Amino acid sequence: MNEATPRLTRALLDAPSAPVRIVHLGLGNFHRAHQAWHTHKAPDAHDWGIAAFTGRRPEMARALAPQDGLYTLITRDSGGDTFDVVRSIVAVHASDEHEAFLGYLRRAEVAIVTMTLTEHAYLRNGDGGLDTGRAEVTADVEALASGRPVQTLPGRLLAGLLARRSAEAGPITLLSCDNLPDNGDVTRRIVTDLARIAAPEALDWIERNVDFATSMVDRITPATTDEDMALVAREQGYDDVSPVPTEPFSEWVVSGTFPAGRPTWEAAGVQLAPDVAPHERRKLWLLNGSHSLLAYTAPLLGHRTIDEAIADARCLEWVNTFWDEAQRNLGLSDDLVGQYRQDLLDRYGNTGVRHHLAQIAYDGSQKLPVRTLPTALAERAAGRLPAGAATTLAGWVLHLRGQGAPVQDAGAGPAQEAAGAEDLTEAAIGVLNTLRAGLGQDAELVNVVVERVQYLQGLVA
Ligand code: CS2
Repeated sequence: MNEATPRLTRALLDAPSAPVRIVHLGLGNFHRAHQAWHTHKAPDAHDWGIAAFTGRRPEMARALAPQDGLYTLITRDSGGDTFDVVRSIVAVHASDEHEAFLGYLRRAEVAIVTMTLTEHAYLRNGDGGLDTGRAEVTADVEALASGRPVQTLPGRLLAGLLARRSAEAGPITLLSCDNLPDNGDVTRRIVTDLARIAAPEALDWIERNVDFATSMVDRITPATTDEDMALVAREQGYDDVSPVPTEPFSEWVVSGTFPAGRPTWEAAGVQLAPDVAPHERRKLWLLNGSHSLLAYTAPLLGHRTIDEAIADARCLEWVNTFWDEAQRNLGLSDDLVGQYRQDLLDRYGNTGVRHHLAQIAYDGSQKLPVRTLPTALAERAAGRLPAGAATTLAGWVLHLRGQGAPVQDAGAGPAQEAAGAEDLTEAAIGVLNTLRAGLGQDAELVNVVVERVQYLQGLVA
């Protein structure tokens, strides 16, 4: 930072803080490019401040506290950048500031808790309910009984709801913004499963007072680089230690009753819809599904980012094959999906957004079951062999065997162990079984995956 350049603060911009009415869990770049930006754009933004808590690591709160929650959104397209200071985040906290979280939930004017903690935070078992056998869940049950701070997402949400109930602060919305199908229902299940063990007396209050809202979220948001900071200082004349680069496109489809109110998001590009499911499936299968395909295959060809990968005709062909398979099973009109696919190709080709494949490769064990398997299973049920989805699975086998992007996935242990088998067929069977019990018994699918592994190995740069 240059001593002569002032730091970005509310005093510098003469930007007053809105009162806190939304609490967010998972303060990261995606939240800042998406929900915080849509809220900032709402005509009643002056009434809707966000108090944001980090995920596990406290760094983002430390970076944003001296900036009063302000940061610069850098919107990039291949032609250049535009800059906006987003003002909706008015308080930042580390995840372990549990008392502060409970304090917000006790306030009647706090109307919504939003979440972006990624798939693994929901701690689900194979049936989609809370995995109550996990040590961290048991620890939270004990913490709730003794009034100690909880650690997990379901624990934090339940503790917040119990505090709200005791304070008689009225109804509230919990709004998941994670890439999970029917994320509102997922949240309802993990919270009520925990309440059944840790606070059964509150189940009825939860049922009557909590709106478990569902949403589909979409905006491609890479990590911040040092160049982004230098660019903002140069172009904007202030120091911002945590600007957020993103693409022009943003989509947020929300379904909820919002008993305690909400910003007029519909005037800020948000779609309020009775049913999010069709939007969610289209986005998870086509966008996230092709992202994971590229994340596990394109690094084998020497590519580092989505724009590099999609410019390679081989990657484009794999993506199109996978999209054809997904499209057959989406139940949406070909016109609609065709346009969506074209729009995705334009977004992927945006050379201003350097979206790293290694970042997308994180947490495959949590992501593939919701982005890749639905297409693979639907094609198998129709008696077809999905070469596109199998390419993703083959890329993942190679990734787990140490090729391509490094493995960063707390849930990948069993899959990594299975992938290590010397015999490729055995490796593919084992890996498929970790994604879904019994999937490795589908010998034809295993064969295609093995073929695709061998094909990809032949291309390794
Ligand atoms: C990506 C998503 O990292 C990933 O797994 O697929 O973060 C993707 O960029 C967003 O869902 C786009 O909205």
